[in-house]
Amino acid sequence: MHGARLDIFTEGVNNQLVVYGKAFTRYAQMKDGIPTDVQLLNSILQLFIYSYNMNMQSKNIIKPFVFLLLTSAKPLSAYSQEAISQETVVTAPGKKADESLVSKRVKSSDTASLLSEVPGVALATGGGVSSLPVVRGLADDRVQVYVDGMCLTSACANHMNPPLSYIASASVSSIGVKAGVTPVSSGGDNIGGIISVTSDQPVFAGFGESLKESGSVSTYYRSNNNSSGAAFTGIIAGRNVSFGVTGSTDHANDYKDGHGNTVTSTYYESRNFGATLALKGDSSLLTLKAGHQLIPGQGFVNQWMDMVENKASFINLRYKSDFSWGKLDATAYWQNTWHKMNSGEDKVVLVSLMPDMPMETRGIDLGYSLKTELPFAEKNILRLGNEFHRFTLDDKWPPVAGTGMWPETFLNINNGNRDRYSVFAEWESKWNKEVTTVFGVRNEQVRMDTGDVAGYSRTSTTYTIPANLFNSQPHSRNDSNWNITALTRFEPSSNGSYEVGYARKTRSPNLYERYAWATNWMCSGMVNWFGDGNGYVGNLNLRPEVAHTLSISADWHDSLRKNWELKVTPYYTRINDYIGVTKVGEKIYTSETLNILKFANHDARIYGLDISGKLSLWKNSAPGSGQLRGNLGYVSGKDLNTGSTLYHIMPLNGYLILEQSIAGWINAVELKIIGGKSETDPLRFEPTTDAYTLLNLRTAYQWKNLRVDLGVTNLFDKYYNLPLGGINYDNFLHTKPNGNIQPLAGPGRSFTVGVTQTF
Ligand SMILES: [Cu+2]
Repeated sequence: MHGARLDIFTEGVNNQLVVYGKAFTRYAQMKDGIPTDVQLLNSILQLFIYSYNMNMQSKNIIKPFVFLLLTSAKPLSAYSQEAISQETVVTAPGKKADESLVSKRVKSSDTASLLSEVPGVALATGGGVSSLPVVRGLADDRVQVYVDGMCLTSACANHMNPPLSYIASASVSSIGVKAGVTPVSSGGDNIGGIISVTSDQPVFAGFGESLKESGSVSTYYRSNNNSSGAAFTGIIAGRNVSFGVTGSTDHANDYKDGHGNTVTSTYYESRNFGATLALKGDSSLLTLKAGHQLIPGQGFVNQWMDMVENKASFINLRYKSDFSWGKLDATAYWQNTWHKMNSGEDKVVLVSLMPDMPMETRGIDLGYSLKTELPFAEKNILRLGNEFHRFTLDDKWPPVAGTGMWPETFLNINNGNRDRYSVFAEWESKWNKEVTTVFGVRNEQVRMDTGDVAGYSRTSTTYTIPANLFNSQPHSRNDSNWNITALTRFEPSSNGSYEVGYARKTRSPNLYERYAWATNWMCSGMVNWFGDGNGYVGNLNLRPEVAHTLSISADWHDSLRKNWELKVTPYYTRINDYIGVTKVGEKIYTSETLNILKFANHDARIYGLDISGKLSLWKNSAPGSGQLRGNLGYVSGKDLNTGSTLYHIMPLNGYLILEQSIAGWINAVELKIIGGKSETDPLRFEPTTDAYTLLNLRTAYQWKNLRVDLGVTNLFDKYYNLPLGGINYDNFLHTKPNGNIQPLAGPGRSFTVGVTQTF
């Protein structure tokens, strides 16, 4: 299954994890065939230093990339050709979509929801296709997300367009999470974990085939919110050239909770188009992907504002190759987002409270990554990498005649930029049959800056006092962030393995955490990606947050991992300079108060336990085969300065799935059990929520290339509040606002149907 694998060595969650596992097998087999070319190693090291210096001095990001491509064009050995076919660099022709991904897509259009059964992963509610992943208590920007190797950034003061919202769930071919102690080669600038998503990979004609044509069409419907959508893929390919197109459209009305009440501002509409051109050499692959997304509207029930337009375009060029000296993986990408928010269709009716308040944001991500794997001295691999990522952001709010938001444009973030220059080295060594170690060091230079700001009025002291204070201080910030990972894996037998890991990981503040400057209620209330209704103010003096994580993992299973599996992972994280909040003001309504909170460095600790397992119940008998899967997650987080619980900590939760496969049918009963949330963050007035259990049923039938999915989610139409849903802001605004703030209710019962035809 694609999904829940946190183990860095053994599990095939995403390509990179597969690479780890297979690399060892290969080196073990090729004891005498590994070239240890010291000169080449040396020249590559120099290249990294050269390209790093180039970036730091002239910000020229293209030259070293081209240089490496040209210098690395060396003849291939038979050994590397064999290696590349093993490592799914070129996807097997005609590969059918992963079963568990298809059944999840029928339930939700939110790409992040594909991770819903992964132990330790929870989702904080955003829009219908924009929820925010939380990994072991660390959310949003604390988790690094790569979409086809692209490092994308939320370009919005509400994080309405998080990285996973840019890839339609229908286009996902694999998604994986590495939580906690992650190898430095897999990414930096996070303290929570790394999520990697890959879209459909290019397919080529096989032996004896001159031309390959394939594709798929799919559609679905969900009754609760009348949500429907369709997706298609089409590929035409020769032996060495492949061209593919993909498109999808998703639409939903507001959903109804278990009491049958409409939960407003939960509608969405999203359209995605993409094209892929790929060229395959004997052991190399060049892939050019480009795409465009349009979201004409997406409601945010736990925010003041809604997304009223989001347009994004991207270009992504990737080159992977095997050489006699090792492997190269190079990516260069660009994404441009135009984002508008305002009161959406459900909030406009509350016109006296929610006047027209347009906000326009332009965000551009630009970057490259160069990674090599160099085998040496038999069972060792050295990984070297150099990455660059630049995010630029303009967040401006046009004036509205006849209101207080007049006469000038409000400059929230003016020409903000955040550049990261990273280098890493990682050494993986297999000492003997039982023991493997990984040791890695990564440095990231983070440079941030922004221009001067101004409010709607250049004379009103509401704006001039905080703006002048902000403008009088230097805005440029340089962080030098060190990440270190040390891991040991011990596999005494084919029935179990144990892993101990330590990581020091660092994340620099995002642009809003440092540069959001407005201190009045209305403007600070627009800066909020927490869905809690409070206002947030940036802090120029913020330091990067540094997490020290220790985790131990035990994995017991039968020798083929077919009959049973049990994995237990306790973890502990101490975060120095955790970016928490201090109260700097408040807004008093009739019966409720909301806070104005300023970001501040605190200390925090998180500990928890993830358990997952599976058990084969019956096999190859009259009722086919049956399997029980489950997981359990516990996490506790505390702000050591305030002594209170961290915000958005998931209560005790678990999944139980009983699945039967028989003659083309897959039938399942799913039980989702969520404990009550009693410990909440008092500074943010986080609501408590009750425990609940949801029952889902689903069945799928595969007949040749046609697959039909039928299901029902929340069978008993249970009413429940989402522990990480924040507040129902729409309802509060509707009370004008004299009422009470309530938590957000989740969706009631929904019947689902999906049809997929591949050809
Ligand atoms: Cu927004």
